Amino acid sequence: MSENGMTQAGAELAQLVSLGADYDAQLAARWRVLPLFQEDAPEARLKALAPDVRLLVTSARVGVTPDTLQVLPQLQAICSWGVGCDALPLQAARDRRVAVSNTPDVLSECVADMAWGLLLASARQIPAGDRYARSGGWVSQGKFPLTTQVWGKRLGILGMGRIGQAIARRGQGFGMALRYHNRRPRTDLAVGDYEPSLIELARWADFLVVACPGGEQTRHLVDAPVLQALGPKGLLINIARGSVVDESALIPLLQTGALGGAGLDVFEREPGVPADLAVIDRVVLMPHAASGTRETAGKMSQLVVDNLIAWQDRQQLLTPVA
Ligand code: 8YV
Repeated sequence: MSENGMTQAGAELAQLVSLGADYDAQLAARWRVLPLFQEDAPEARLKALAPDVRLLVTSARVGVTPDTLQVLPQLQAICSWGVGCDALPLQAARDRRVAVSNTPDVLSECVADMAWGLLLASARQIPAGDRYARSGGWVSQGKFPLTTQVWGKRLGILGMGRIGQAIARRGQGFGMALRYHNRRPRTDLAVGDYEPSLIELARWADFLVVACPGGEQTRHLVDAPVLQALGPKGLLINIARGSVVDESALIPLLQTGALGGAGLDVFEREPGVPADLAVIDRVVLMPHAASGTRETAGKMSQLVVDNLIAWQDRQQLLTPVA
């Protein structure tokens, strides 16, 4: 039972996730809220209380199952915290005329910062150097081994959406040559050359950054041939979705040195990192936290609230998923 006593029938807005206390309070001030994230069996609870629920709040990670959609006859809008839509039932929502929003733009710069953090950290071996300095290796074994230059190298980006563009902008500051692969050339942007073949992009690039959407269409797009083309001196950075990279190909190539290294924020089975990956020194790992700054998380939460208000006031979402 939730504290505000709103688990009774009649709730208009169900929350599968909390947006943070300040933002949850904004919701509670406007709607009769069902805070399902406080429940032990949220799906069952939702089913029992579904008749009046018009609005559903979720996140890119938690998503919404098609089954959940089926038990909400009055559902009008799903507002999701996060930009990724791979866990949202977009087709079922379209069929049911349920509107869906995500939180694009507000997170792009922080996600791009993390891509660059991982790129610099893995090229210059910052975590390994940190371990070396802390553990006394510097004193007992001497100078740290040489690492890979970043400035002036070749940056390949897979996915030239808003996040890809933010990553590309940072590349200019590092004097890098830029090429990208995308579903279609971005003739509307001045962002380096379009490369129609992902393998050719990987062959050309020193650093390949994955910044495309997840989901079935991009599943294992970065496979063994692409990783082999990136090669022993190449580094793979992934801040998109674990599903885009075939981890069963990635791990042996890293183990044998056929791929130079990787900086990974996302994994095929989250939460958690494959044990074989966690023991490789030339890999820098983050627990899916690219957008995870206080500033950006707050902006994402406020955008979810603002989408709900826009829907309530004029049946229009501010950032609808296309
Ligand atoms: C989120 C993300 O932190 O926006 C996305 O799609 O992957 C991250 O920014 C997280 O997945 C939201 O649940």
